[in-house]
Amino acid sequence: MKHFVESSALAVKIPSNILTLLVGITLTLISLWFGYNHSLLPIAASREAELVDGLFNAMMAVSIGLFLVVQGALVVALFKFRRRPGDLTDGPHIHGNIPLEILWTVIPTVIVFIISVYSFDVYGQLGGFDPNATGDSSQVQVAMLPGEDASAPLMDSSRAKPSHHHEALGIGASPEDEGKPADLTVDVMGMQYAWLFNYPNAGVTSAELHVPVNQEVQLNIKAQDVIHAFWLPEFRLKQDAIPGQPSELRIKPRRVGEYPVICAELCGPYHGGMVTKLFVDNQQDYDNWLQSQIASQDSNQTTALVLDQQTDGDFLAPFVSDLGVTPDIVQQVLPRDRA
Ligand SMILES: [Cu+2]
Repeated sequence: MKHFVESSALAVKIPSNILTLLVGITLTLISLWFGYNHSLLPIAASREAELVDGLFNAMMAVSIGLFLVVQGALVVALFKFRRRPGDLTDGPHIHGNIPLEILWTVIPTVIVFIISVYSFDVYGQLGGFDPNATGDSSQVQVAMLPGEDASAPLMDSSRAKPSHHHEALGIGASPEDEGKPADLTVDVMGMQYAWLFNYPNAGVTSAELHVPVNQEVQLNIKAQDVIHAFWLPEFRLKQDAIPGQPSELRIKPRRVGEYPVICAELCGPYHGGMVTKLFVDNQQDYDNWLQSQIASQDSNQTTALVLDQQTDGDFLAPFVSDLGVTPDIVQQVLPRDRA
C-alpha cells in the first residue's frame, strides 16, 4: 500500500529532476525535427506557401510534442502502475492536484494564444486584412445586385452610402504592397467545368494559367454559373469563385514549375474534371508564351474573317472537288436563304 501511495505522489509531482529535463529536451528535439521535416505538404511554390507552411510546421511541432507527452505518460503509467501479482488492494483516492491542474491549463492556453497571434500575423502578411474592408455584409449585398441604381430610394439606408470599400473577397496585397498595382493582372472565370484565364493587357484568353516567377500577380476571380473554388495547392491558397461577387487572390510565385489548378467546390457532375495547370515560367518563357498566344489568337481571328467572307460554295468546294462539283453547283443546291 505504501509503495502505491509513493508512486502516485511521484506521478503527480511537477517534475524537476535531471531525468525529466533530459526527457523534455529529447521530446522537444524530436517534435521540432518532425515538425519541420514531415512530408505531408506538396512543394511550396509561392511566398504565400512559405508563410502558411511556417505556421503549419510550428503547429505540427507543438502537436507532436503534446502527442508524445500525453501518450508517453499513458504508456509509462501502464507499466509503472500496473497491478502486481497478489495485490488485491484499491488504488489511493486522489482528489485532484491544484498545481498540476494549473499547469495543464496554463500550458495549452499559452500555446493556443501564441498560435492565434502567429496565425493572425500570417494572415495579415498574406494580405487577408484589407484596411478598406468593413466586414459589413450589407456592402457585399450592394456588390451582388447588378444594375441597381445607387441613387434610387433604398429600403436599407446603409446601402445608399457611397462605398469606398474594396468589393472583392479574398487575399489582397500584402501590407508592404498595399496600394501598389500588381505586376500582372489576370481575370479568372470559373464555369461548369473549366477555368478560363484572360490577360486583359495582352488581349489573350487561355485555358492554362501562365505567370512569371517572382512577380506580383493579381487574380480577379469570378464565376459564371455556380460557386466554384479556385485552389492552388502548391501556393497554399484557395478562394471561392462566386456568381455576382468578385473575389481575388494576390500571389507571388517563387518557384518555376508546373502546378495543378483545381476546383475545390462540388459544382456539378463533372466537377472532378475541372482541373487545369498553372505554369510558373521564367520571364523569357513567359514572354514567349504570351507572344505565341497573341499570334495564335490573331491568326484565329484572321481565319474567322476569311471564312466569313467566303460563300458556302467556296467553303465547301475542297470537299466536293473530287466529285467534279464546282462551287456554282454547290451554291445552286443549297437552300435559297443560304445561297
Ligand atoms: Cu467547379
